[in-house]
Amino acid sequence: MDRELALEIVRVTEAAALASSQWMGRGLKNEADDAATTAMRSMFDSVNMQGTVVIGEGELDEAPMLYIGEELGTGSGPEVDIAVDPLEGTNIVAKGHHNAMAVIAVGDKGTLLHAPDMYMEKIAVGPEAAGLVRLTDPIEKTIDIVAKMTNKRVRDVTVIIQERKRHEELVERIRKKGARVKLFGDGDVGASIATVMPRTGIDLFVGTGGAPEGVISAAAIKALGGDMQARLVPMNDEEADRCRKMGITDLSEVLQLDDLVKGDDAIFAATGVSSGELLEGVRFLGGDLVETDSIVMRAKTGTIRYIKTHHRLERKPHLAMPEDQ
Ligand code: VTB
Repeated sequence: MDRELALEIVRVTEAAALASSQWMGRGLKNEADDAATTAMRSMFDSVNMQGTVVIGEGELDEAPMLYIGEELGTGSGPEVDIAVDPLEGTNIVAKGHHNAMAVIAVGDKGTLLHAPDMYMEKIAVGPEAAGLVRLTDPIEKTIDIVAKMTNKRVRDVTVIIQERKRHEELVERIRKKGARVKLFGDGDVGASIATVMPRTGIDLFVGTGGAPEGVISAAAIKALGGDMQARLVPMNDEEADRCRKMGITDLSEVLQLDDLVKGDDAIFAATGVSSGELLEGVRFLGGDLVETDSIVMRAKTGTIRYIKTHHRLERKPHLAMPEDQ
């Protein structure tokens, strides 16, 4: 993969964040998502690559753009798999909550798992505990391992988990074990990556969320030397069939980080829409000046870039909200 691609991809997440942030707090999640998707799609046209969407907005018959199988880019340059979540946290933006981002993962052709849109059970840790935790271990054992490897007391270990009914028992057990629990409402890409980012104080991510989000997070976790395991959770026969079609015949199979993102290269890019564990959200600074914060990382080199950008919306009218809204 060309390294220039990393910086090109950030322009794409910036465009999606700028467009969707203008829908913040308006109670209209579909409009926020459409704005992000449209902006992301059109920016991809200028990127030098032969990309194929492997995780997108849906199948061809479900999504008008960024559908699975869609080809992106100028048609010259590296052949790559693209996984997109133009707006990770549509509800977040609609309600004006924390933690929404525009995210993309890119891998060499054939390296990103083609995860269907269903639930996935996940565990993620930072580099200290990489290779030592197991999705199938009891949470109490995992917390002990993480405490030992991070040189923390159990009471100082912080576990981040999505606030959902399905996690109530798990949360209870983590509290009983004595670790700290950080609940979040939506957006498990940011939450899981927080385990591998320096200085977040978050040690362990567990819980069941979206499978597409799992693969996208895995690109960042690989880039930063953390570890992740996952297992698809089909809720009915139709979902189980979709897993089999993807080649996963043993539905209880625990997917390793290398199954989610194969090989040693991948790019992850994100731009904050509203502030969260990873990034600050889009700031409207007066006039047409808008500031964004993005992060881009590459697995091959482990380089992380934090990019702060000033945009002039008047010169990017295609990213502005229609005046009559
Ligand atoms: C998950 C999670 C996402 O939505 O898909 C979640 O991975 C949906 O969970 O990050 P529920 O079905 O319980 O609402 C997000 O939080 C945001 O897209």
